[in-house]
Amino acid sequence: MISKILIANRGEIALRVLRACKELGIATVAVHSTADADAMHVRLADESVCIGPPPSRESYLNIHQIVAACEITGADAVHPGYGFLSENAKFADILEAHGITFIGPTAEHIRLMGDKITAKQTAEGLGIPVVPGSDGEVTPENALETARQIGFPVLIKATAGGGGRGMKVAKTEADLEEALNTARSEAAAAFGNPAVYMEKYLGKPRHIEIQVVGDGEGNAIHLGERDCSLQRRHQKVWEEANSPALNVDQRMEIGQVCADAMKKMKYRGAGTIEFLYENGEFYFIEMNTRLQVEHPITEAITGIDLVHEQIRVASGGGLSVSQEDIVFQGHAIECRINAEDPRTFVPSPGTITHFHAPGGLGVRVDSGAYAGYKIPPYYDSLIGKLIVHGRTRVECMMRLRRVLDEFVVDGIKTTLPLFQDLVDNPDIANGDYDIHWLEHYLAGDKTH
Ligand code: MV4
Repeated sequence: MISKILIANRGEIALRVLRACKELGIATVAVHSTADADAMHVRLADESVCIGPPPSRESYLNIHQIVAACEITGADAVHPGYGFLSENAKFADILEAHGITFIGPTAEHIRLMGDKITAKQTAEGLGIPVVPGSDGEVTPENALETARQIGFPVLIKATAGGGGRGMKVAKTEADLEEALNTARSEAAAAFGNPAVYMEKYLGKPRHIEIQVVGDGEGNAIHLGERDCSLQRRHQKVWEEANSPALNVDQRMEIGQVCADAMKKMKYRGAGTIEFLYENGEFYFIEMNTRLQVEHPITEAITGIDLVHEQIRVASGGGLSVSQEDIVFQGHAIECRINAEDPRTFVPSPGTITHFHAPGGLGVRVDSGAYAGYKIPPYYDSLIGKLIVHGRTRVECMMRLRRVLDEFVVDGIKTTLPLFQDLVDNPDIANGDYDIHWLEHYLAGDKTH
C-alpha cells in the first residue's frame, strides 16, 4: 500500500493530485523551486521540500533532488503529474531502483510510446488503426519509393518528436528531398536522433483522443473520447467530451479497440491514445503515457476520479470500475486559462490583484491562483482550468457563457476574453471545426 505520495510537479496539477491523496487518506509531500515557495500546492501539502532554483532543469526536472526529497520525507510513491518527468523512462527506472513506486506505466511502456515509430508499430500490432505510412524509418535511400506508395502529400515526422515538433510536409515529389533533409537535421539538433518516418498527410482532421486506464495485469477500460481540435501552435485551448463529431456507436467501437489493445499489452495506469479523425475514420498518431491536462472533462462525464484510479492501480489495488459500470452523462468543456494576452498569446506573468472563481451547478475550477499570487515567469502560462458540465452540449454552452461572465482575474492578462468570443461563435456552437479552425479564426480568416 502507498502511505505517502510525493508530488513531483507544481501549479494546478499538483493541487489536483493533492486533493485525490487527501480523499484517499494518503499523506502528501510537495516539492517546489525557490520561485514557488508561496504556491498553493506547497501550502496545502502535509510537508514540503525546496528542490532548487527557479529553472525547471535545476528543480522540477532534477531527478536526484526529487529522489533525495523522497528519502528525506519517507515518501513511498511519486505522482509526476503531466509535463516535467511524467514521461521520463529513466526517472521511472531510478525510482524503482530506490524502491519508490512511480505512479504511472512501466518504464518499458513509457519508452515504447516515447519513440513514435515503435509506438505506431505497437499500436498497429494491437489492432489500432494507424495513418497509412512508412514501415519504420525513412532514409534518403527509401524516401521516394515510400512516398510514391503512400501518395502525396506526405508528412515527415521525427521518431523522437511528438506533440507536433519536427514535422515537414512534402506536397509533391519536388519537395521531398528538402523536406526529408530538413526534418532529419532538425530532429538530430532538437532530439539527438535524426530518425524520421513518413505518413499520408491528412488535410482537415479533428484531433480525437481516447482515455484509457489499465491495471497492469490485463484488465483495462476506456472512458470515451475528448475532442482537442481547438488548438494554437500545438497548445490545446478548448477541449470537449464527448466529441461533437461522434455518435455513441463510433465512441464505443473505437473505445473498445483501445481498451482491448491496452489489455493485450497489460498497460498499467492512465493513458491517452491520440487519433486524427477524418471522413469517419480514425488514424492513430501517438499515445501519451500520463494523466493529461484535459482529464477533468472525462471525469465530468463519467464521474470517475482518474487520479484515484492511477493511485489504486499503482498500489496493486486494481481498477474500481469495469467497462459495464461506465455511463457517459452529458457534455463537458474545458477552457485553459493562461496568463497570456488573448490576442497575441504573449505571456503575462505578474501579480493577480483580484481573483474570483465562478461556481454553481456543473462548474469546476482547477487552479492554484489566488488574489495576491505572483505568477512566476519561469514556467508555462496555464494558471487554471475551467470545466463546465451540462446535460447536453447546448446546456453546457449556455452554462459556459454564464460562468465566463462571473470569472474575475485582475492584474494580469488572461485568455478568458478569447473564450467569451468562442462561446458565441456559430461554428463552435455547431461543433463545426477541425485542427486548423482556431488558427484561421485568430488570423481573422472570414471564411470561418
Ligand atoms: C498529422 C497531421 C496530418 N497528417 N499527421 C501534430 C501533433 C502531432 N501529435 C501530430 N500532428 C499532426 N499529425 C498526419 N499524417 C496533422 C497534425 C497536426 C495536428 C494534430 C493534432 C492537433 C493539432 C495539429 C495541428 C497541426 C498539425
